[in-house]
Amino acid sequence: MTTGFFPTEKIAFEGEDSNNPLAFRHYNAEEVIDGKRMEDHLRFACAYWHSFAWQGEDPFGGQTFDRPWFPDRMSDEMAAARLKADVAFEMFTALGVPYFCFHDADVRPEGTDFRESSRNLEEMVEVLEQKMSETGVKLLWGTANLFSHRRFMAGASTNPDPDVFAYSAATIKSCMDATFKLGGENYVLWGGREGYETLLNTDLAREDQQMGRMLNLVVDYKHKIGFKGTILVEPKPQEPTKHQYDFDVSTVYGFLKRHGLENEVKVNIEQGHAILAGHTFEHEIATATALGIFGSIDMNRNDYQSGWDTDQFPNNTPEVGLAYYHILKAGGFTTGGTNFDAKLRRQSLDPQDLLAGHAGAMDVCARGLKAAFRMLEDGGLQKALDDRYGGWQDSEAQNMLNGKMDLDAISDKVLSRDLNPQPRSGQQELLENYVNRFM
Ligand code: XUL
Ligand code: CO
Repeated sequence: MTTGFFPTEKIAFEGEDSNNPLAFRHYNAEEVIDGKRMEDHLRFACAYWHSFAWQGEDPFGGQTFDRPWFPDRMSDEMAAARLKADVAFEMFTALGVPYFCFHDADVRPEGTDFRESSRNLEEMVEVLEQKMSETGVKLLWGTANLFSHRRFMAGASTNPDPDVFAYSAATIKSCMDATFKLGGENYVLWGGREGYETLLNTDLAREDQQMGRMLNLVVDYKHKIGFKGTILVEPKPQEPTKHQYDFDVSTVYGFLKRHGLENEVKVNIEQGHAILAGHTFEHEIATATALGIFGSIDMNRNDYQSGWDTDQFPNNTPEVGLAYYHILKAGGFTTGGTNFDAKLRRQSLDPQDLLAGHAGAMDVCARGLKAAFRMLEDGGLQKALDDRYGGWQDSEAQNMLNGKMDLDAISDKVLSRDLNPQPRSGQQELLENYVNRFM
C-alpha cells in the first residue's frame, strides 16, 4: 500500500528515444562501465530536507507547496513525520536511488527541550530503520541541523555562549548515534552559522579554537563508538552568515592541519558552494583530490545571475562531466556518493515535479559519468599533462625539488648551461575542443 502521493511508483530506463517525461534516458543502474555498475559508480542519494521539509518559502514569501504532512494540514507532529517518511521512501524507491541523507530536524519534530527532541529523533530512527529494511535504501550520511533554530543564530561550536557549544555537541552526538545505528557510510558537518555577521563582535582566534575542539570531539567519538564511516566537512563561503569559516576546500584543509585532523576528516563538496566561493566545481574537487581529502559531493547547480545558493537540479553535462572526470581519475568514490542537495523552484508545485527534477538530474550525471569515463579511457587529457610537464622527468630537474640543489647550485646551472627557456603553447582551445568531443 502506497500513500498515492506520486503519479508513478517506478521510473524505468527507457533509452534515449523515449518520449515518456518520467523515464531515464541515460541512467541505467545496471549498465557496467569499467567493470562497475553505473549505480555503484554514482552512488546517488536524495536529500530529505529540500524535497520533504522545505515548504517553498523564500526571503520574500512563505509556503507555496501543499503537502499532506505540513503543519497546516496535520497537527499531530509525529504522525506527520511518519507520513513524510512514507512519502520520502516512495520517492527514493520510484527513482531507484540507493541512498538518502538527512538532518535530525528533517525527520523529527522539534521538542520543547533537548530531551524531547532526542526522544523524537530516536522514535523516528526506528521508523527509518524499518523503511530502510523494507526498501533496501541505505543511508549515505546523517548530519545535525545546527543552523535553523534561533539558539544557533550566533553559531553552534563557535557561539560566544558555552552552553550553546554544549547543546550543539550533545545534538551532534545524538545525530552520530542515529547515523551509526542506521549504518550510515559518512557523517557530515556543515557549519551554516559557524562564521560571523560582523568582525566588530567576533573573536576570530577564539572561534577557530572552539570549532577545532568540536571537530576533535566528533573524531574522538567516532572512534569511541566504532563508527567506520568517514567524517566529512562541507565547505561553503557564506550564506546564511556573511562569512563562513569553512570557506572552501583549501581553507578547510588549513583548518584540518591546524587542528591535527587532516588524516581523519575529508570534504563533502557542493557545486553551488564552489560557485559562491568564486571557484568551479571541478576546481574544488581537483583541489581535494590533490590534498588527499576528497570524500563526497553534493550535486546541484547555482544560478549564475542571482548570487544566491539556489540549489537547483544540475543540467549542465559538460560541467558535471568534468567533475566526474576528476573523481574517476582519483579512483572514484569510496564511502562518498552523489547527493542531490537540490530543490524544486517554488512554483513547481506538483509531486511529479519532484520525480522529474531528480530523474533529469540523474540522467545528466549518467551522461557526465559516461563522458568522463570515455575521456579517461582515451587518455588525451593525461597525455597533454604528461607532455606539458615532461621536462620534470629529467633527474637534474628533480634535484631542484628533492633538496639536492640549493639556490646557488640552480643559479650556477642557469649560467653554465646558458639556459634560455622558450615559451610553449598551453593549447587551451585544442583541449576544450577535445573535451567537447566526449560530452
Ligand atoms: C546548505 C547545505 C546543507 C548541507 C547539509 O547550503 O548544503 O544542506 O548539505 O547541512
Ligand atoms: Co550541501
